[in-house]
Order: sequence, then C-alpha cells, then structure tokens
Amino acid sequence: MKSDSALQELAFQALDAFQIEIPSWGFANTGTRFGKFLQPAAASTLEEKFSDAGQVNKLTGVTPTLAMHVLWDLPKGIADAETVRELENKYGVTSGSINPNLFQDQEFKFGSLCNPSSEIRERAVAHMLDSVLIARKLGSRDVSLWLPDGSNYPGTQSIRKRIEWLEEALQRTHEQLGPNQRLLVEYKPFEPAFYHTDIADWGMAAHLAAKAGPKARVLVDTGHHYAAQNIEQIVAWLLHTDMLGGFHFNDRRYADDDLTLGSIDPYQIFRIFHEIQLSGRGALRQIAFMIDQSHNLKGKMEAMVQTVATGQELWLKAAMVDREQLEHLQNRCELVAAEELFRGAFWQDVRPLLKEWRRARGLPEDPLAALAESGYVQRITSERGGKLAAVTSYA
Ligand code: RM4
Ligand code: MN
Ligand code: MN
Repeated sequence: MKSDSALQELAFQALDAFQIEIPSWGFANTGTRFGKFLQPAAASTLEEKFSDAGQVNKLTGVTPTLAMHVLWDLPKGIADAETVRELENKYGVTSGSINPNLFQDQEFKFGSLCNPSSEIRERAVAHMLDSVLIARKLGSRDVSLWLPDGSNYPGTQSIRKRIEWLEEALQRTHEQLGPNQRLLVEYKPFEPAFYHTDIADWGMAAHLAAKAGPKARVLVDTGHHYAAQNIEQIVAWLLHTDMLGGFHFNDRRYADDDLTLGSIDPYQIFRIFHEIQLSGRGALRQIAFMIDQSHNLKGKMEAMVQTVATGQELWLKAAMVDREQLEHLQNRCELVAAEELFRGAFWQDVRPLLKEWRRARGLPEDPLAALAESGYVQRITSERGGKLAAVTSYA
C-alpha cells in the first residue's frame, strides 16, 4: 500500500504528463450519413472553433492544441496561416495536427492517392504537399492522413497497383517534411459500401509508414476496428516496433460512431493507457493523443470537456497499476492475483485525486460545473444562434 503522499505524487506526475489535442470539427455541426442536426451553439467559423478550444483549455488545462482539417478550416490553404496565427494569440491555443482532405472533391470519386488516373493522383499528392507546407508554416509537428480510398466491388480495381501508388505518394509527401515534422498514417477497415479499403489495418499502415521514411508513424483511431479486435495488443506491437505515432480517441458500439471516449468501454482505453505507461516517459513524447469525435446530439462544449476529463480519469487509473508487483505476479503465473491487481486499479475511484491535482494547478475542480457557471454556452448560443439556417457543411 502506498502512503497518501506517495499516491498523490504518483498521480500528479501522471497527470502532468497527460495532454490531449482537440479537433476543430468537434465544435462544428455534424450529423449522421443521412442528415445533419444543427445546434445553435455550434461553431461555424475558424474563429469560433478557436474560441471554443480556448475555453476548453482554460477549464481543463490540458488541451493546448487544436487539430484542423485543411479544407474545412483553411480553405485558402497557406494564405490562411496568418489568420490562424492571430487566432492562436487571441485564444491561447496553438495549431495541432493538420489533416489533409482527400474526400470531398468530385474528382476523388474513384479514389485520391490511389485513383487509376495519374492526373488525379497528382492532384491528390499536390494537396498532401500543400498540407505539409501549411503545417510547417504553422509550426505543427504532425500531418495526419486519413485516406478515404477503396473500392465497392470485387474485381473493379487492382489492389496491388493501388498499393504501389500509395507507397509512392507517401514517399513524396515524406520528402517534403521539415526536420521536426511527421507523417501519421491512419487506418480504417471499412466505410459503408466498401469492398476493400486501401489502408484497412495497422499492418498496412505500418508498412506504408516504414516505406515512406523515418518520420512516418501509424495513427490508431480507436473507432476504426472490428468489434472484437484487441486494440491494446495492436498498440503493444506498434510500441515494440517504434511505429506508434498517435491516437484518435473516441468510442464506438457498432461502427465508426465517434462517440465520447470511454462511454461504451472505458476498460479498453484503460488497457491501452496501461501499455503506453509501461513504455515510460520518452515514448510518450512521440505519441500524439488526439480526440476525434462528432457530437451530433450532445452539446459540443459539454461533450468536449466531459471527454477530456474522462481521458484524464482513465489515464490516472492506468497510473494506479502497481507495475512492479504486476510483473512479479505475471512471472509467477499468479493469474487471479495479477488480474485482480490490474482490475483493481481500473475500479479505483481516482476522481478525488484528479480534483486535488486541478486545485494544485489552479484549475477549476469540476470543469463541467465551471463551464455551466461561466455562462459561455449561453453566450455563444445567443451570439451564433441566428446563423443556423446558413450552415450547410461539416465545416
Ligand atoms: C474518418 C477518420 C478521420 C477523419 C475523417 C473525416 O472517419 O476518423 O480521422 O478526419 O473521418
Ligand atoms: Mn480519425
Ligand atoms: Mn473515424
């Protein structure tokens, strides 16, 4: 048993090391595949997204960066960088990962980097190269690629040729990276109607990243797995092979639902965090924690604050695992004792410790209550509400 002060020190160290990036699109109006549900408080401009992100960071203290989607947030490309700089200064959050957008243009109907037309592939690569330049200009470390490519029917596309095109495109993107930049390759097993997805799993993503060059890594989106998959094992392998670049955290029940982190299966996130904490501090610096959620029913500000707090709670629970003792029990094959130790950490109520940490760091003890008290949501609801009818896209 650890003394109270030893426990507090351990908890504070763990919490000081935990930061998570929030996505601009988490504040915007989103919906289902069939329609969009509008919220009066949703952000529809980049300034509103920065304002919301700044507010979340003020309340939680652990979300200093904002992920952006190039076409949604920087429609003029690199020319928008100046505006972003101003917003960073105004709202106290800086640019996070830059996400290329290869899924909206009509010309990408049959694929982008994997399109059989070399001309279209070239335009997709040009967008990747632009994204790297934008990220460099903004001082963002990570260009984070989600590739929407695939085919709907067997025999209609050459799987092998598309692998080659992809290898080449990612190599060319990699060449453009600055010294402190990285390329993250996200995988996803399916889209509705897909027969094959060009980057369907972590093995494909790891191969492509390794082939692209030393600054490319794999991005694990927790929602992008089949229901029975053991994600922490994938994470352990990626850590072992030094290929883990980061996460898009969210939860899912059936498909890529983008639900609140830990809302369906918090134990899974705990198990992932345990694998990461086993690797120590050095590894942590190389792993980008990001949220990738779409709050189409919950209030967006409330959902984001709730998500960040849940992430901290699960991270802290993972820190409660007595890893030395666990190793000892594992070596002796004391199965029940090992499992009880592991599970016991998960069941520990760490919220009082988290509150202590917030108090010590000058943050509101209960960020959700502080959000409610701040009046911020009421203010943006009345300021933005009038614009509802004008909203047409996810941006
Ligand atoms: C995908 C994936 C990507 C996101 C796109 C729009 O499902 O999770 O990260 O950028 O959606
Ligand atoms: Mn994602
Ligand atoms: Mn997704």
